[in-house]
Amino acid sequence: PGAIYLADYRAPDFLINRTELHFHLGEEETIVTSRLHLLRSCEVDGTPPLVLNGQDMELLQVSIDNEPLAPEAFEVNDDTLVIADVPEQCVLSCRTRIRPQDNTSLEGLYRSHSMYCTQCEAEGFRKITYYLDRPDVMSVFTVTIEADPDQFPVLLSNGNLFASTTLDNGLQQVTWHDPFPKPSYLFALVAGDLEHVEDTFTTAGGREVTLRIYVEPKDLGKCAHAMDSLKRSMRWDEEVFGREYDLDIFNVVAVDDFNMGAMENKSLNIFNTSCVLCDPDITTDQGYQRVESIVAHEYFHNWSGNRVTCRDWFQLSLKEGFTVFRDAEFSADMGSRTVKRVEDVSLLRTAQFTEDAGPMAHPVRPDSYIEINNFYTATVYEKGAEVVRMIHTLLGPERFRSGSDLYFQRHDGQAVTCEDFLCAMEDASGVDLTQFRRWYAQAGTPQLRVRDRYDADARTYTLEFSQSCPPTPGQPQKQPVVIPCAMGLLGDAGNLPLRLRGEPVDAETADNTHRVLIIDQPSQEFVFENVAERPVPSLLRGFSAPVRLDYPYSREALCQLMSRDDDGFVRWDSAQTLAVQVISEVQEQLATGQAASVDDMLLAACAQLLEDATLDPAMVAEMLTLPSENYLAELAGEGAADVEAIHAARRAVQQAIGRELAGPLLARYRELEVTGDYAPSGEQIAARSLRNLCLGYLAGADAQHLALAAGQFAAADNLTDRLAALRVLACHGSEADWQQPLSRFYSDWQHEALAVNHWLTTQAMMPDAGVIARVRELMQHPAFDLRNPNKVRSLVGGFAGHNPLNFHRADGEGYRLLREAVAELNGINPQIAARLLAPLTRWRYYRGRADLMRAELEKLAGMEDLSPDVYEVVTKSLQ
Ligand code: B3K
Ligand code: ZN
Repeated sequence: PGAIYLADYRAPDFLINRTELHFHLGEEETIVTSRLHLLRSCEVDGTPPLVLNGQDMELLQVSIDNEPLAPEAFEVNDDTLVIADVPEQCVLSCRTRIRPQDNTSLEGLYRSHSMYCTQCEAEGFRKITYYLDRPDVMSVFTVTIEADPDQFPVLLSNGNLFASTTLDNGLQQVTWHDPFPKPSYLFALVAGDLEHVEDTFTTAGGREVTLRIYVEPKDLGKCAHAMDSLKRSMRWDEEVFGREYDLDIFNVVAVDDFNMGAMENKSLNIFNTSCVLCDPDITTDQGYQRVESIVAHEYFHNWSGNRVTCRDWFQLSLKEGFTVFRDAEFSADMGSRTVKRVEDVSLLRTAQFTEDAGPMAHPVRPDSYIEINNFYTATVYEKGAEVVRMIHTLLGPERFRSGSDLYFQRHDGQAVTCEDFLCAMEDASGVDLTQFRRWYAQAGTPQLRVRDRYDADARTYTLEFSQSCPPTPGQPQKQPVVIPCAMGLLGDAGNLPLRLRGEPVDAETADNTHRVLIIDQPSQEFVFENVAERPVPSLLRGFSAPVRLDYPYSREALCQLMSRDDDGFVRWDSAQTLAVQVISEVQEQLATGQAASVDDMLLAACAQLLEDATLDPAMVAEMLTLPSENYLAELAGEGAADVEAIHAARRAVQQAIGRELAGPLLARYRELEVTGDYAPSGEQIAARSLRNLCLGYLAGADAQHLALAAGQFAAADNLTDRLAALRVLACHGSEADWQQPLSRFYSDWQHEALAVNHWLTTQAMMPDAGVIARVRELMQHPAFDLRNPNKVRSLVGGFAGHNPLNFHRADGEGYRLLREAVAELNGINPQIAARLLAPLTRWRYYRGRADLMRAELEKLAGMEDLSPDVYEVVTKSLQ
């Protein structure tokens, strides 16, 4: 398979003003008939051929203006239909046969249990009918569906229901019409025996919108949280972004077999059941929060994605980065802003920084791809959102809102580029973003090095910044980017007033303890005047830029920031940095044959956090969570990560905390018990998160506390507490501790696929050496199915991504397991196969493992019938 380049982009030769589709859903096959109202673009010279995309289907007939074409008038191959001679304006009609029940790629039209549904982004529509399957071809769709009403009483597509009848042959026929022109990737169809919950929302402009969530009948009782989240999102988008909903109906459908979280199809969002259904017994607290944010994300796409869409797939971050920024702001407003920020930064640092430092590194706006599905990445989504957040920081909230208003107004109904977004932001704000654009074009995580000096006589404090960015594939040299560094200075009595050299004295006004410094040169200096004492710098507040910060903090300084800085993110980050320093010190002690000795300073800081009742327990839980083994491996750098040593050192620190602080941990565990009914409220979630963290420390240090976990498991009335207890038993107990609870969990919840998925993950993450054999056994268990992405992610993804100790076993058995699963999935679901492969691509990091890991990649590279998805990841990783 070859690469596609942004530089080769050409506007389409033809437009499709209107698209009429007719689906006959049969038992054995589906017949799709299209009528495309084509118009040659006025910008083309001559009479170019019409090249339509189409895959995995059988062409039965093609006609132009109702005249069937002779076989010599067109050419069909594996992925196109080419018609040499097409009038300037005409109606092209195709009749095709597809077999959705055999479609295991879950792209295009496919069957999930008893229902039919679609997934078209990015290029799935071409598996439904021949079409100009590219986002810059926008068309008004009218869709007619015909099916057996007993099997498929519910027939849905985008827009408004236009007509519904029973045909003479007994089939039900419905027609949907979507008045908004859209690209094919936003098309959707659903047919099934579904039930729905219904609610309404009245927009600021007075439009009454019917909201429906369609599910299998057994799940009707699990929709309330998603419905609530939807209404909150609709209100929030009006208030914060001035965006109103634009149709009288908004449908959501839950599907069990789905490649990702959800899909923003116009007025017919399709969701993975795991991202919409909620019930205290099948959903964790984190799950409730995830549902809220994904419902919001998909809803927000109605403007950032649908009303204004992408010109081509290189611009994917235009809609994804912006929409992730929007959903993050929404979640921050709904709960704790600091906790949300901490969670997002942790994810960015583990998933995105590793991607940026690996063989698949690419800019937020990539220059080329082989398979676009491989580019729905943490870089495009999460780093893309960070880039939008930096624009927000540089412009300030009012000018950012003006920029967003201008963007939507200027480009409503268009397919545009990241450049158009930046121009709207510049035009509305007057801020020049010329150099800032490098964030879209350069891959790699910039490093921000900071050094300081204090001159007591002159009472000046100087910060020296320098930036650099490591080479990434195809980009050996990098230019300096614009880094907004939010900061303050911490003195003995709190944050110091700030005055930069050159600033007038009366600048010392309202918020004079906080500044955003703009670093846009390779190196730069800032001098603060009238500084009475040597301060501790509080840098990159709120994680104001997606960079690696390098400042030589002493442990004393970190403790001061942790307990006293004004910025919640910096307090958390200082706790992380302190933990990283202590863990690596212990790693050295163990490596040189000494006993682990954990710095008292860390223990004292943890004790202080546990004892301070004025702090938000959710924040305390975040601050007491040790950096993950994967993050520590990432920090070790290429060729230096020793998984066993990292595990042992982290475990020693964890045990020291559990042992030394057993008293306060136990006290907090007891006092944080939630009484009353389960609710996914901020207060309860915070209490459970800290309480369960305490349980983990206690049981990890002393087996006598396993009894607490066993008791909690038996008494829990919600999945969060039940699963936390089960995980503690599975990770810290012996077989006698976990055997019975694990089988109990399965026998109690086997009828709930979403709960069973957590059960699979729990077992995949166990640290004992028997785990690989058990994962293999579970792959044969009736609860497992390679065709269901949720199960694959839970078991195989859980093992390879969250069990570093066993995945990286020295005998290579962990790698072999993953390679075998990927090889099998390659033929079933290439998208999932390629995604699952990510942990193997990090071979450069792991000391003593590179050859084993490469060997598995090479076996995959040698396979016949390698999908483009897996081919791209494998070949780029081996380069
Ligand atoms: N836009 C979809 C993702 C489609 C993934 C295609 N492989 C969901 C989202 O980002 O909202
Ligand atoms: Zn999205």
